[in-house]
Amino acid sequence: AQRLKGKTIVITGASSGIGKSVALEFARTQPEDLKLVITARRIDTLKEVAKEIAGFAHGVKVHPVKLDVSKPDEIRSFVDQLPDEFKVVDVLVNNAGLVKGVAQAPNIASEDIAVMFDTNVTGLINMTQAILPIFKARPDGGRGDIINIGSIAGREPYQGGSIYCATKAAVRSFTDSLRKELIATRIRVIEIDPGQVETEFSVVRFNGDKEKAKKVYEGVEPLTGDDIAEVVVFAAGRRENVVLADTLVFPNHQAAATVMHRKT
Ligand code: NDP
Ligand code: 8X3
Repeated sequence: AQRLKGKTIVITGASSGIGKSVALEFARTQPEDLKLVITARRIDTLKEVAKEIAGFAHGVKVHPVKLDVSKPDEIRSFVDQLPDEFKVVDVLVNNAGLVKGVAQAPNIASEDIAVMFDTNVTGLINMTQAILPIFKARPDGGRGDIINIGSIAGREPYQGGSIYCATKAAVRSFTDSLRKELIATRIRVIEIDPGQVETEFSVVRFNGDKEKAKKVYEGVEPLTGDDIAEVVVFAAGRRENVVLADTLVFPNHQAAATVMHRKT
């Protein structure tokens, strides 16, 4: 826990699901001296998360910021406008991401294709490029952690997920290149790939249809956001020479993207 003392952590997509859990878990693990920058589009929800953290971790400073990672201008002004005490970022958790629908080619809506790539891929790349100069300004060519949330979907494409799977494969490819490009630095490039986690993910996939979303998890016990958050915080808390480069996390009933044991 001491290894996280005084660190500044930036989390994208912290208003819900895994990202919110990551914010709470960092605060639980290092309640005395930690700085959290929590970002997402829903600023009111972020403020609730900040309030929740203030309720149990009095030594944690939380800075909620409205940030749509699919908008390059917003990313630029986000970094420029970080208050002095949050400016020296130590850890970037690239978590913001989404899936839209289950359509198959040639019937995939072009706006769904665009929003998935702009958020999951271009957003993650732009965030990384915006924060890296802060890491690189440190001694020995640079220090800091980039933790990218990929997915089993990036390793194993499935029907009805071609675009989402392609975005997560792109995340994987970008992450692996980046780790190689930064080899002469002390910057750690970490990818964590969850299997099935019950969050707002499926609600977003089905455009707010909660009944449809619930069906995805019928008869199975998915992971929770907290399960993945524990892995993220564990990775950030290792000794600086230890890089959890690539981690796949399943719930017990899952063995592949589409291999699940369902109790009926
Ligand atoms: P949720 O829908 O619960 O959370 C997604 C988060 O991303 C929200 O906080 C949302 O906030 C944010 N977000 C979406 N679009 C944008 C945007 N343009 N700019 C900024 N923030 C955005 O889903 P999860 O917690 O499940 O998803 C988190 C990550 O985990 C995603 O990258 C997802 O692909 C990945 N993942 C999820 C799995 C699952 O089974 N749930 C499995 C494997 C990976 P807001 O709407 O306020 O902007
Ligand atoms: C989310 C997992 O396989 O349901 O990344 O798309 S999956």
